[in-house]
Amino acid sequence: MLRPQDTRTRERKSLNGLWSFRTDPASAGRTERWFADRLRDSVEMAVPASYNDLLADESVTRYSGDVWYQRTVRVPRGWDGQRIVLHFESATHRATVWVGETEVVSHEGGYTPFEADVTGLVRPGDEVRISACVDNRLSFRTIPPGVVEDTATGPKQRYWHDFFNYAGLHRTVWLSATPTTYVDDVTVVTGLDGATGTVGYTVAAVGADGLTVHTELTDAEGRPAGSADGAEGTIVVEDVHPWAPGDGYLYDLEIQLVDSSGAVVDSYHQPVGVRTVEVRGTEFLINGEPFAFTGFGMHEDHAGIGKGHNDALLVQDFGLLRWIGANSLRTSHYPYSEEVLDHADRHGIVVIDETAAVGLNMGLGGGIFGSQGYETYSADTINDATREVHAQAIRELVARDKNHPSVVLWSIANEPESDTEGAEKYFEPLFRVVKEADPTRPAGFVNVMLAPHGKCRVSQFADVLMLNRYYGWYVHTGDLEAAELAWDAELAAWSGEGKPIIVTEYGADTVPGMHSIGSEPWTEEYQVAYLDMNHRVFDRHDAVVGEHVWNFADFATTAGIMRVGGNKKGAFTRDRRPKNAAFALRRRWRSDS
Ligand code: GCB
Repeated sequence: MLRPQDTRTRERKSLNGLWSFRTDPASAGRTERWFADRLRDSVEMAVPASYNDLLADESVTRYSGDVWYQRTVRVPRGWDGQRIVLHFESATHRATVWVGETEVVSHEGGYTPFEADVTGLVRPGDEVRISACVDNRLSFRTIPPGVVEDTATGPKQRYWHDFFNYAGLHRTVWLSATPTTYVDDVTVVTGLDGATGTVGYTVAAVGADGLTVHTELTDAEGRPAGSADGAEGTIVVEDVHPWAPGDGYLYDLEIQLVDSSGAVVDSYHQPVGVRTVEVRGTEFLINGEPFAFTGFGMHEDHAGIGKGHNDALLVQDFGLLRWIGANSLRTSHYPYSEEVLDHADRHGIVVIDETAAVGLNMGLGGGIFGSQGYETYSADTINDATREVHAQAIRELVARDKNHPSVVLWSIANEPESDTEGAEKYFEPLFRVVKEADPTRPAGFVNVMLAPHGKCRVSQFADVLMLNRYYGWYVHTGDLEAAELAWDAELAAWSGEGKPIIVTEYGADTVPGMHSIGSEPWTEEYQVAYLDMNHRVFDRHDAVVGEHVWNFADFATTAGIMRVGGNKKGAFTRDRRPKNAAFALRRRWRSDS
């Protein structure tokens, strides 16, 4: 599946804006065929956005179940004879879509795209009604998992991850047109040998018998940089300008389907960054150079729109990343919108790309201890069927993001239970899945502090060790001396594995404006002292090649006694004002500060 584009042979029309919206707590909409007519008793809802915080209605904020979105669209009259596709960049966490009265597609998983060929159901020039039933419920067969419990006050959604279960249509919905003979997919793999780059590609096309695949590479200044023919090929680029951290140099690869008269039947443009990624011993190499990750685990999270994508806020977040000297980010804890990855490509920000497999750990609740009562891996909880859903989530992530040069490492899960036999059995096949899907990038998962060195049974499968540790916060709270000692000892042990270590989370909740002259947790001073302690420890271990502070900004969570208006571990507040820690990080990460 390729993302809709405007090219010389393709067109797209955004369906963003105000849709009709209504909740469906009894899940009556399917049997009552709400798609068959104008959605009654509806209100207006913005797309893209999470619906939760927009209606000043507590029952919608905390809603669990089906909701319906509907709008009409006039199909451009120039699209006669074209293949017409309805494309959702995401629907959280699952959706079924109708065009008119016909069901066209269902999709499981809240953060990856899906689409349907609707050519036979629409007439260029006419209006058509689009309805989507979106369900935000999480179960033991979803990624992320959750459970809807029957309680005395009705069914309640419970989950084991520490961010609010925002839902809805978070990203753009497109109606698009391609020729009926079309480029269906492209995979690009790049190489570097001194000043020479290679752009290897594989193109899949539909209905292209008798047509030739022709590719044209153009540099960022618009100069021709090479070309090739065939569904598979390699373009050699002399004096290549590589993509590198801080230098988001992109070539454009135009993929053409050409007929015997030389006419271009279809054209698709794929941005290409020529770079290599490799793990060698404890080093993480980009273009053969050791790379040290600085940056954050982030969230797609803003007041009002929740997890909805917004270009202005994207630009603001990347501006702050640049200001603070971050060279990288992790898409904790789900695939981010494709605009984020495009932006990272263009600006040379390195990305650890994560699936939505978070909370596969019944020993954790709301990010930290509590919420027991279930066994993580068992016939009734996380089981083989869950693993199939997880495998599909990995495949969809790789399929969507494989061509982004910014993506250098796959994270197939965050903080799963990883110290049991069940964990080992669950994860071994998933590492095969990610390697099969992408043999070119390293892969790993993010290890939780409950599975320290010597106990973790899943790290053996990972190319890179990603560790989340809260010494001085959840353990040795307020005692940074003891924290330093313990953290140092654990890192020394992990260093012996001979793999690169990225500390993917370390952080302390901090109430902006709270101060103290002592080392009092929750104050701005404590956050700075806590980060300083961590940095002293990292600097003593050569195998540590990355530090990602938790979190870039404060974010919304589910209600809990550990959370005051959400998680406050941000270097920035939720509205992106810097805490003292932001200035401290800037001093460490920017040589010019
Ligand atoms: C973690 C989780 C993250 C939480 C964080 C915390 O280990 O990966 O999702 O938000 O801890 O602040 O407790």
